[in-house]
Amino acid sequence: MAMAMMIRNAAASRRAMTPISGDFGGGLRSMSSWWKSVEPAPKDPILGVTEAFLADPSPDKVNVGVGAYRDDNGKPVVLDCVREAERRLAGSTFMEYLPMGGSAKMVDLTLKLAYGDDSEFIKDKRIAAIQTLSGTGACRLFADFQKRFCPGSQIYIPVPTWSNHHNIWRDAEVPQKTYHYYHPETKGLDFSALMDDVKNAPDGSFFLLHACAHNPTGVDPTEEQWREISQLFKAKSHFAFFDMAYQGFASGDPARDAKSIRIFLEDGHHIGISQSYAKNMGLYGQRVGCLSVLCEDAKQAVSVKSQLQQLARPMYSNPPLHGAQLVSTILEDPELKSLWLKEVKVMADRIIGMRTTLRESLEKLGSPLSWEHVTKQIGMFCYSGLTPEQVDRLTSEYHIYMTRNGRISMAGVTTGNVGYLANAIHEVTKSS
Ligand code: PLA
Repeated sequence: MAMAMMIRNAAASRRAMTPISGDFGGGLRSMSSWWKSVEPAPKDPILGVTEAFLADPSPDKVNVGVGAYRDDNGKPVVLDCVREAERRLAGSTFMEYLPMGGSAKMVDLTLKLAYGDDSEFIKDKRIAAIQTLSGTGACRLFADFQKRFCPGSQIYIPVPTWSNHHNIWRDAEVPQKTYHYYHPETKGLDFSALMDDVKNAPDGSFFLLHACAHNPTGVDPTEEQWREISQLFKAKSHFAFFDMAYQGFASGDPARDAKSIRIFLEDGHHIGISQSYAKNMGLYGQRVGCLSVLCEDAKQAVSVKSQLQQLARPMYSNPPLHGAQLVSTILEDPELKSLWLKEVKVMADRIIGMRTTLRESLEKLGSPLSWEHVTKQIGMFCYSGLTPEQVDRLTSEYHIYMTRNGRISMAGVTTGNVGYLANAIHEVTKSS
């Protein structure tokens, strides 16, 4: 042991004095060129917009890029239920590691939101679930799980989708296929093309579904359409993985927004779900979420959970504590939970109100285009139909920041900026 250390130390001091070369198969390189071949990564299409917004000194600037809720003064919101939970937790000296699967209490309370308070699957312990690093972490862990246990499988992803879905399944090395979702002409759901793609996919395929408030389009299937999708999935033995990042943001009621999931459960599917508290509890930076997989029986659930933990262990070992404590404090207290439900509704309603104002403002300006979709779409986003060039003009001429696919985060629209935004949109679209 001591000898090995001496040899290592000697080697280290030699390295410090003489420029070391490494052989990478293509000849010798000096130490200074270890990362020579590393090119700058392309900017993230969503978080890159926030970076550009922050760098803009203009007092007029508006950020409708990232889906982060703002109050009507454009300020980030800490929900009252969260403030109260913080107050109750203040002084807590519990700083221990959570288990690999995170807080069991938080996970149990979270499953009820998705599967229902009285879910038989929860009672029968058929759900393998662990706390994750918010919704992104849940998706990534599932993708890694899919790769490990169904190595030859692919994932079908809607067109369009949250841009990070592509990165997640790419980095998990799961090949991606796409399915039709949005119809640009009608600015609605391309239901028949979606059903064709579901039908034509090989039996037993994995599909990624947005449970509600589809990002970026704000277009969801109707309840009846969900039933048809579920039936077809059944006939094809497909696996449905639901990403539910906006539970409560579609209708203002988390239970109603879980309808798609409940339909699949009624039909006997064994599904997977990613849940996130970033948006509906405003816990963006706390990174608290949950991945669950409904299994055949309790025994299988134990195995699947142990494997999910095994995936988490070398990645981040165990998830962060504080956000999980906040969620548990809120959801286990009936009073705090009902305060939360009220606050979710307030956020959803403010967004719905801004949709109406934005549409009316554009119509009052005499826009020759139809803006009906602004009020028809639901959730945090409006898929405006603006072209990348029009978005570029909004940014360069009006300091309005949004993703180049024309997605407007309605959560960033306020009474104070909606007129400015409508006017700018009118200016860049009136001649089209
Ligand atoms: N799934 C979907 C569909 C999302 O839109 C987002 C976040 C997530 C998962 C992940 O959220 P979480 O990890 O924070 O829980 N989408 C945001 C932010 C709000 C982002 O891109 O990360 C968006 O602006 O699209």
